[in-house]
Amino acid sequence: KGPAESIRFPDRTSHIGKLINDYLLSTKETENTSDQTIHLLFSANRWEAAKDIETKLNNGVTLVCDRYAYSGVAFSSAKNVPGMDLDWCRTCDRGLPSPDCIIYLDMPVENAAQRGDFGNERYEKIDFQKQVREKFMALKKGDEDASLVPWHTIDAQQSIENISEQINNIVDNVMEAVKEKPIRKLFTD
Ligand code: FDM
Ligand code: MG
Repeated sequence: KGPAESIRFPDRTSHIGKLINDYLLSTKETENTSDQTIHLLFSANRWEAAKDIETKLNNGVTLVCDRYAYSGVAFSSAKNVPGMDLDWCRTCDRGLPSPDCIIYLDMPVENAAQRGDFGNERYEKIDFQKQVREKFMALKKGDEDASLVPWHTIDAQQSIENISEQINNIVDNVMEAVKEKPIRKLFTD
């Protein structure tokens, strides 16, 4: 099937990524960072990787990415800041290499909150996470209505084995469907 690599956003190792990490940890230096500013930094963190992503895809590498632009749109729009509507949030990511599919690992927010060290970072609050989930559902519906990027929702409360089997099936189909296709650009039709 060829080589595959996993990547993730935010990539906290870059210079911009360190600023994002500080923001998520609510450091003193970031207490005045506006919602617009951090939104654009998350996007810039993807743009600084865009060339690399395209090169890898063009060399036949399959990329599995833990969060991407849709997280940017869902989290920032969930803040309900006047002017930061879905369209505003999408604009700065327009033209990035598009994912070939989105796999949304879904579970009730209350259960997610029991996992790991939930609560340490800025967005790890139950009410906010519920709003974010609503935004993801709306984005998914919008993509389905417009036949854009195909989404798959997986019940993330199942065993790791079940989840990975389902993801494998989805990915096999998507890889077959896109293998000769050019890389699409995100949020352009
Ligand atoms: N997040 C992630 C955003 O708000 N915008 C983005 O563009 C991205 C990629 O950052 F709460 C949020 C989602 C999450 C936080 O992400 C850190 P990880 O996956 O937990 O590191
Ligand atoms: Mg996290």
